[in-house]
Amino acid sequence: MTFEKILITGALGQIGSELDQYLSEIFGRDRIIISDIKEKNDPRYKKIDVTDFNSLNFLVEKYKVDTIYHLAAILSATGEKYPDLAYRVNVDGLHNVLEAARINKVSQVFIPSTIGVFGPETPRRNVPIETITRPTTLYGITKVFAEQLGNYYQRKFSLDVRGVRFPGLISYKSPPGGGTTDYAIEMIISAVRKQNYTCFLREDTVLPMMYMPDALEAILKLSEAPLEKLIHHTDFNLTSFSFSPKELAHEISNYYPEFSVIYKPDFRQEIADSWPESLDASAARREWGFAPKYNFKETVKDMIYHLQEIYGH
Ligand code: NAD
Ligand code: AKB
Repeated sequence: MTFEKILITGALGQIGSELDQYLSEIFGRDRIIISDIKEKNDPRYKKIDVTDFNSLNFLVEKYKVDTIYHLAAILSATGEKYPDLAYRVNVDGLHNVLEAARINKVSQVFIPSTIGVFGPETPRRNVPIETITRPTTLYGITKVFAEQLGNYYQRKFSLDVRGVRFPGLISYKSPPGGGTTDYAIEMIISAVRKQNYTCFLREDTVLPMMYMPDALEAILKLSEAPLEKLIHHTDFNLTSFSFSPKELAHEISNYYPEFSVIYKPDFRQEIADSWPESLDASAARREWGFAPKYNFKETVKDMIYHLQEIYGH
């Protein structure tokens, strides 16, 4: 049985905070336990460090959790600054979640992966699922491990583990958490706030991206897909569109003609250069009907519309 009691780890992050709202509307707030390492005043909130197995296991057992969305992680840029922390959270934390799930007979665990699993030897365009995954970041290395560990638990213990390789996610409700694709959100926010933007990537750096509403729908769609229809489990490529900082700045200038961007690439350029420009998401379409709704222009338009409500016109 799934979705009777749902646990979201990393629930105060960019995806988690929106996934909580999204699932609450569908299944009801009371079915969802939100947890993170930060502070939050909400009766459904449990402060849990995922590297602490005993606390996590106690929580899963006590609340008879049947579905886990494991979103607690350290992202690419923060991971390069604090590789030890990234290892502990992304590897030990994941292992703890899978062990707690196995021991307590959890029905399903969702573990998001990333385009960070790819590296300089991966083809640059239209990357298939099965390809060279030799990342140069610690983030990427932990995520290749995560995909493989998820598949191992699936095979060895029949634990239903599912996951997608998200591209950069664009959203306005919660700030991004230390990734390389964060520039896109920062740039749009700067424009709406009528500030110029200093971009930490080169203007011609093309990366795959997706708007958050499509990411949330994809998570639930994959969760609900019949297991017997899935050939892949933890490594579905997902993407909606690709663009460069220059193309984004140009699109934004349709709304804010005065907006300008200065390019000052920093250490994140090397990370972005190691990732592909576009992905082949056909397996996700075939196996569970992935069908994103927002294209590049619609995403920018919708972001600006909502950010204007937040920051004023
Ligand atoms: P985020 O950084 O916004 O959120 C992660 C959350 O995990 C934070 O709230 C943080 O406090 C929490 N956390 C960190 N260490 C923890 C610990 N030890 N115990 C408990 N909680 C801890 O990240 P996000 O963007 O929401 O990403 C969620 C997942 O999706 C990650 O696995 C990430 O790799 C993946 N992903 C995200 C994107 C994206 O663009 N946002 C793209 C690809 C994959
Ligand atoms: C990051 O840039 O680290 C994330 C990701 C693509 O995994 N947004």
